[in-house]
Amino acid sequence: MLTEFSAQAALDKTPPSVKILSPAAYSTLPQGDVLVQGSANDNNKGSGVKLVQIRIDNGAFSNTIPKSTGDWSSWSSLQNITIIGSHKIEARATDFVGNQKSNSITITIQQPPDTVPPSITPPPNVTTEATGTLTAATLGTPIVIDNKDPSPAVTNNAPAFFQLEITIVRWTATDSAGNVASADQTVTIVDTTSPSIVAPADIILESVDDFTIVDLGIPTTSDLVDLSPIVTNNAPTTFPIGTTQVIWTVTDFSGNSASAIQTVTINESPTDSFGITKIYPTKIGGPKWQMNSNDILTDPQFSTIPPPNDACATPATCTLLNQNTPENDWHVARVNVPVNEGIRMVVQSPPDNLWLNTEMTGYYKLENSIYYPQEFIHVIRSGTPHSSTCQGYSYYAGISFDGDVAKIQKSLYHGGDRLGYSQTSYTRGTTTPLDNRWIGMKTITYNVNDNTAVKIEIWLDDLADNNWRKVYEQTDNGWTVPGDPANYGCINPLTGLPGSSTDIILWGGTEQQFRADNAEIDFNSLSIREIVPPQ
Ligand SMILES: [Ca+2]
Ligand SMILES: [Ca+2]
Ligand SMILES: [Ca+2]
Repeated sequence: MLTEFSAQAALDKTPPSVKILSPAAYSTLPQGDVLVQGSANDNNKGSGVKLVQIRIDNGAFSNTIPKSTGDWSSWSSLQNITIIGSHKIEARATDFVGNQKSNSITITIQQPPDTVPPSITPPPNVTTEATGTLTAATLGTPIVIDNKDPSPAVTNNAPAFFQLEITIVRWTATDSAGNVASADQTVTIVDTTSPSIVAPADIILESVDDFTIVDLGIPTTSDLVDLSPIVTNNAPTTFPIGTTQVIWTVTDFSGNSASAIQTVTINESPTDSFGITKIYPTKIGGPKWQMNSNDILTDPQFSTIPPPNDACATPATCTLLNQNTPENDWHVARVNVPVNEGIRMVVQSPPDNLWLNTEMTGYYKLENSIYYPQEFIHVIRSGTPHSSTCQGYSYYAGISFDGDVAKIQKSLYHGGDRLGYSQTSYTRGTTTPLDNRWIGMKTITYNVNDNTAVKIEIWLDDLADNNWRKVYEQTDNGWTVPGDPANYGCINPLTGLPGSSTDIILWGGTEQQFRADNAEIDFNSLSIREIVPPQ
């Protein structure tokens, strides 16, 4: 048998064939175990395959495992290939007489697939001041580390510009194996910048009233972000005479604000609302009255003694008072009454705001006086003398109907017996007779010498053309009256002490009177207002 075999073997000069079936030639395989499979067989009537070996990269051969003992129609070998790169796998079959044949393939070993995503640390959160409705922000760069990819691709979803809000920017890192990681960065756009404001131009107006409605205009405002910031001001609805600072404030929707000041200056008109020149400026907040030229009869501050009646047939017992039409002035008459009685047109002070330093103005036309000459008289700082003897304090300032005399007198109480009245101070040659012509008369009364004396000025608008001249003035430094007000229990309202015969009426009164005794006159444009006395 052996001989037969040997003879047969001796005849076998053909090497076996061997193939590597797996892995396929030129395939790429992951790092690690590689199962190499193949087949081998010997030639017809050959000695048979004895073994199949393989080696890697010309290293040492190692045996493969046949399909079963002696059956090399398929074989296998598990090889561990860790080195990355191209490798040669060579299979060699040997028959029983020692003929050999090799076959080889080339494969490539690569690293195992990367399934580990990168790690990503976003840049620090960003807070940026708005520069407009859209704001650019510097985001910074995330820290990205990957197990394999030295420079994974990094993207983010940030807009080119940010709105005034909090925006989440998502950063994404993708490694070369397509593994993705993401992290969020907060971008906050804030508006801490105040709007700008330019106040409207300062305003200077002239006013005849205590309070003036002013059109302030509109400030110029802007804000980087808020296209319509809110504008407010602290202006009063009406402006007093003097200087008022209006603070304009603009506030954006982030609550930032800015202010600017507009100065509103209301200068007192040099004329009153009748167009009559003021000699002295009005005291702001002081009492003020001017007749209602349309209907003086319903004026709550105005009254007459005795009460007015527009159809008074016998003006001895009533005061005839009616409007002249179409002249638009007023007619008042009280005649055929005892001496020192006549027209008494009383103007009450406002409550708790007594007549004190006043400029008292009236325009008059003398139509008739049977007790010629009498006077146009202004009664100043009076109380209500017919209700109380002690209310009879007042200054009287008058211009006689014949135009000659301008005079001033003081009363300290109303004794009814000519007691209580000082001597009359007067000047003569004041003007021409007043009959049937319009004149204007002012009496200006004010404390002087640090509130220790009272000055009384009489002014005349001779031709009723609003040209005024001072015709007389006196200062009461303590004029004496006959009798003693203390005898009537009179108390000086200012000091609270018993009245004296030399009291100076330094205090204000509840009423002032436009007066003409035993006369029939036309009048117009009556007014009383507290003044700022000259220093
Ligand atoms: Ca053979
Ligand atoms: Ca990775
Ligand atoms: Ca702003």
